[in-house]
Amino acid sequence: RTTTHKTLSIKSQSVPTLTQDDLKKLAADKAVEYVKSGMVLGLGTGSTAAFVVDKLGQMLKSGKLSNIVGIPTSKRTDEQARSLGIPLSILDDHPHLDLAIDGADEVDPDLNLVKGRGGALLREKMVEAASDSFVVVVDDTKLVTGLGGSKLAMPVEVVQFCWKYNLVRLKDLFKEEGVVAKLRLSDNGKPYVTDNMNYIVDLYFETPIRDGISAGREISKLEGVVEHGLFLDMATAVIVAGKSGVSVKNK
Ligand code: ABF
Repeated sequence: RTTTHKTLSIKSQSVPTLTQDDLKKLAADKAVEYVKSGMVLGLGTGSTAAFVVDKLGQMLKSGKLSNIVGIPTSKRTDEQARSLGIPLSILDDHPHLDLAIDGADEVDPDLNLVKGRGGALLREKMVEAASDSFVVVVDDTKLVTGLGGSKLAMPVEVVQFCWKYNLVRLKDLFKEEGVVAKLRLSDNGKPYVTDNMNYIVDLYFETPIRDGISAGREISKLEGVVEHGLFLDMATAVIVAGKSGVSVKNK
C-alpha cells in the first residue's frame, strides 16, 4: 500500500532548551485544536496523552469547551479524567466516537504505529478503531523507518493461561527478524497484568518487521492472543513535536 501524506510545518524556530516533556506538551496543545464542543472523544494513555487530558480538563474549566464525553482507554486515564471533571462514558453506551487522541511508541513513514508499551493496547485499539478520526501525539524520538525498528518492545497481550506456550509461538513467528520474546514484568518482579487481567509478551526485533499487515494477521491467528500493538492504517494524523517545531503529518 502506498500512502501520500502532507506534512504541515507549524513552527520552525530552533528551540534547543525544550525538554522531552515540553515537546509532548507542544504536541498536546496542537492536538486539542481538533477538539470541538459536543464531541465524543477517545482519551489515550501514556505521558503524552496525559498532557492532552490535562489540557481538556483546563478547557472545560475555563469554558472554552463544553458538552464533551470522554471514553478512557485505561483505568489510569479514567482516574485522571475523573479528577479533572471530564464527563466519561464507555464504548457500550457510545459506540461511535468523533475523535480519539493518543500517544504511540513508534510511527513509520506511512503513519502505521506500534503502541502498547504503556500496557493499554487492547482498550486503545478498541476505542481508536471506533473513532471517525484518530490523532496521534508524539515527540520526534518515536519516528522510525520501519515498525519494530526502535529496538524497543512491540507488545502482544495474551491470556494468562499457558502464556509460555504463546511466547514460544510468537518467537517462532518472527525467527527471521531475530526476535527476542519476554514476558513483561512489573517493578515487583511479578508478571505485569493489564486492565483486562491478561499478560503481555514483549517482542524485540533485531531488524524491522518486513510486512506489518501479514505480521498482525499471523499474530492474531494464535489462540490465546488477545491483541497486538501494531496499529496499521488507523491514524488519520500524527502530530510530531521536535526541537525544530511541531509538524502535522496527515493521511
Ligand atoms: C500509549 O502510551 C501507548 O499506546 C504507548 O505505549 C504509550 C506512549 O507513551 P508516552 O506518550 O508516555 O511515550 O499511547
